[in-house]
Amino acid sequence: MKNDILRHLRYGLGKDAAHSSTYDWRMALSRALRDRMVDHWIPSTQAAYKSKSKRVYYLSMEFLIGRLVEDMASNLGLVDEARAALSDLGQDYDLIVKDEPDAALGNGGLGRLAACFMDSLATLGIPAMGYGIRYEHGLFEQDFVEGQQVERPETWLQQDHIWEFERPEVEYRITFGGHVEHHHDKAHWHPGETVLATAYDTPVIGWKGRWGNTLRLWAAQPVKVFDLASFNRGDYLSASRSEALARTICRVLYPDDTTETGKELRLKQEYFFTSASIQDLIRRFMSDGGDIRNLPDAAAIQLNDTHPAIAGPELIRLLVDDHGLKMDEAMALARRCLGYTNHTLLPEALERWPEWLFGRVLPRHLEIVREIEDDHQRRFPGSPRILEHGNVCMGELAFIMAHKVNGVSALHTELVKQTVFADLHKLHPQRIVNETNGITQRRWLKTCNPALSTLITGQIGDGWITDLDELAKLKPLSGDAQFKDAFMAAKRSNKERLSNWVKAEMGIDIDPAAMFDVQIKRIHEYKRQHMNILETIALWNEMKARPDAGWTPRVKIFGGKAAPGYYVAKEIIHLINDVAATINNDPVTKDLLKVVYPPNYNVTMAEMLIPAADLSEQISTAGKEASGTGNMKFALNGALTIGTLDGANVEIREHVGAENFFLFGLTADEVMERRTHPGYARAAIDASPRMQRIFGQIVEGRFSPQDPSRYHGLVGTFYDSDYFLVTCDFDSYYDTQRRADEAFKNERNWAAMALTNTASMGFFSSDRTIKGYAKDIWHVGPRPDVAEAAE
Ligand code: BZD
Repeated sequence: MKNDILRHLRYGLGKDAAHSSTYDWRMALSRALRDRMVDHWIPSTQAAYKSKSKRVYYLSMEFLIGRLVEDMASNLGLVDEARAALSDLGQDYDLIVKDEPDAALGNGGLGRLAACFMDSLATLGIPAMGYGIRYEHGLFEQDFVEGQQVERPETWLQQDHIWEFERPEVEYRITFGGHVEHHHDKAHWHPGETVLATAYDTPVIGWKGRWGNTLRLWAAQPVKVFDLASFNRGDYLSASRSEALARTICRVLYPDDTTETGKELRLKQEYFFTSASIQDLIRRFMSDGGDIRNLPDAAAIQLNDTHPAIAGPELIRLLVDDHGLKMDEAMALARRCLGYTNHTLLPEALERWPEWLFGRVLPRHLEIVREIEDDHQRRFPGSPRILEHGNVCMGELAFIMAHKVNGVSALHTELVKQTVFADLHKLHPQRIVNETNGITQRRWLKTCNPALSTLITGQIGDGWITDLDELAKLKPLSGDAQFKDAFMAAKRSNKERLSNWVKAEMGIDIDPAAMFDVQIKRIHEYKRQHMNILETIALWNEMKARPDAGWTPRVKIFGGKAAPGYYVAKEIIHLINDVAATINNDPVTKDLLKVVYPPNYNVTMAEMLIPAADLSEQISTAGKEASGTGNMKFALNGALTIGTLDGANVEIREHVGAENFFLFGLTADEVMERRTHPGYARAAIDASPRMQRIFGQIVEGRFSPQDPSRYHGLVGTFYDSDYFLVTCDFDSYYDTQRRADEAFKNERNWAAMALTNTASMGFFSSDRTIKGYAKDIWHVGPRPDVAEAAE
C-alpha cells in the first residue's frame, strides 16, 4: 500500500512526497484503493456477462453518495492497512479522509436510498447497474447570512473525481422536439435537437470485495462541438447551440424535493438519462445475441419515483420503431421489465407535465402515451387517465406501465392503496406491494460510528455487518451494567467529538452531558421543524421561570436545507436562527439549553451528528412522511425516537417496543378527520395558554427585536390554516418531551432503552429491503458463488 501510494503520488500526480498537499495524498490514496477495487470489479463484470444472469437496472435522478474514500477502504477491509501506510509516510489518515468533498447528487431521502441500495446490491452479489446523471453541480451549498439561507453553487467536479472511469466509447444519441411522420404504419421521428450521452462508470464494491457493480452516470456532449458553417455565415448563436444545450442538461441538480417545477429543462434531464439507460441496456442484451422478446428475462428496470417514468414509452418506442414489434406486444413486454417505487403522497409533488410541453419536447412519446391510455381504457373502461385536464400524469403512467408498484413503508403502502392510486389499485389489486426502506449498516454504523461498532463486534463478532439481525444478540445485555456503561461511553465519546466540532466551527459551548436532541432533514412544513422550535421556546420560558427546577440540560440541534423557492421553509430557518441567537446568549439558561444549527447539512455532517444523538426527532404530520430513513439511522446508533405514527416510525416502534419510543400526536386517520373540523387550529390555540404565550412573544418581536413584524405572516398561518396541524399536536409533543427529560435522568435505564433500540434494528438493513425487491419485484437471486462466500 505504501509503495502504491508513493507510486501514484509520483506518476499519477507528478509530485514528490516532500512537496505534497493533503489533496495530493488523498488522490494518491484513492488511486491505490481504486486499483484494488478494479481487481474485484472486473471479475464481477465478466462473471455477470458470462453467466447471462438477470440484471437489475436502478434508474434514479439522484444518488446521494457522500464521501467515498472511507467507504471504499472499509468495504475492501483496508482501513487499517491504509492508516498504517500513511502513518509510515508521516500522514494522518483521518485528516486525509476529511479532505474529500461530498458527492451531493441528490436532495434527500430518495437519493440517499439509491446510494444505500447500490451498497446492498453489491454486498448481496446481485448483478446490477445504477443509472443516473453526472451533474456538474450537485445540491447547492447553504450559508446563513444574518440567519437567512443563502445558496452557493456546489462545485465537486472542480476537483479530480478519481473514482469514475470515463467511457467515451459508450455513447448514445438523445433527441428532442421536431415532428413525427407516419408512412405505411411506421412512425418516423424527425427530431429538432440532438445531444450525445456519454458514460462515466464508478465501481461499487460490496463488503469484502466479494462482488462489484457499476454506477453509470451520463454526461451530455454536443453532437457537433461547433458548427463552422453557421459561424462562417455570421450566425454565432446557432454555431454553438448544440453545445449550449448539451452543457445545460447536466449542469445542475434541481434543488426542489417536493413541488414540481414543470420546467422544460427538467423534462429534458429526465428523458436524457432514461433514454440513454434504456438504449444501453438493450444494447447490452442484444450484444449477447438475445431475442428482444426475452428482454424481461434479462432486465429488471426499477424506477426510483416517477422521474424516469418516461422509461415506459421510451422502451415501447425502441421496441416498435427500431425492433419492429407490434404495439400491444411491446407494451406487455415493457410492463414485464418495469417496476415503480412511489415516495410521496403530497399532491404538489406528483409529477404532471402540460401536454403541449410534453408533446413539444417528446412528440413521438406523446403518441405512445395516447396508445397506452387507449389500450388501458379499452381493457378497463372508465379507469383513471394518464392524460387529464391537459396534463400528462406521470404517476398514472408509471403505475400502468409497471408490473409492480411499491410503497416504502407499511403505512405508506396502505395509504397509496387508499389515496393516490385507489382506483387503479381496485383494477390491479396484485400490483401494489410494500418494500419498507432500509439503510446500509456498513456506512451508517460501521464506518460512521467506530466507537460503537468496535464495542458491538467485540461482544458478538462481526456477523452483523452482513446480517443485521445478529444485533438481536445484544438484547439480553440491556440488563448488563458493565456493557451498558461501555455503550454509553461510546455515545459519550461521539458527543465529545461533536461538542469539539461545534465549538471550533460555531464558537458555541455545549455540554456533552446534556441531552443531544437532533432534527436533521430537508426543511419542510410537513416535517414540522417549526413545531420543534416552538417547543424549544416553551421549554426556555419554563426554564427561565424556574431555573433550579432540576431540568435535564438540552442541546437542540437542527440541520437541513430549504428549496430555494420555498418561502415558508426559509422563514422557518430564519426563526430557528433568531431563536438560537436569543437563547444562546441568555445567562440564566446558559447551562440548561442551547440551540445549534450548523449550515450546509450533508451526508458527511449526518455521519457525525447521528452517532452523537440521544433523541431523534421524527415529528412529521401523520400520513405525510412516506417512510423516513434518518429515523432508522438514529435508532441503529442508539438514539431514542420522539415521533408520530408516520412512515416507518410505525414499524420502528413495533420492533424496538412501545416502551422504548416516545410516541405523541394524532394518527393519520385522526389527521384526516381533524381537517374536516372548521377552525381546528384556533380551537387548539385557545385551549393552550402555552401556545398563546409563544405566539405572543414571536409576534412582539422577542426573537427579532430589530424587525418585530418579521414573523407575523408565519404566526398568522397557524391561526388561519395550519394545514400540518402543528397546533393540534403541540401540547402532546411538549408533554412527551418532558417525559423524555425524566427518562434521561435515569442513566442506566436510558442506556437499556438506547441499547434495545440498537439491538432491534436488524429489520431496517437495506440488505433486507433489497432481498424483498429481488423476490417480489425483480425475480433475481444473489449469485450463488457470492451467497456461498457470505455464509
Ligand atoms: O424518499 C423521500 C420521502 O420523503 C421519505 O419519506 C422517504 O424515506 C425517502 C425514501 O423513500 N422523498 C424524497 O426524498 N424525495 C425527493 O428527494 C424528491 C426529489 C426530487 C423531486 C421530488 C422528490
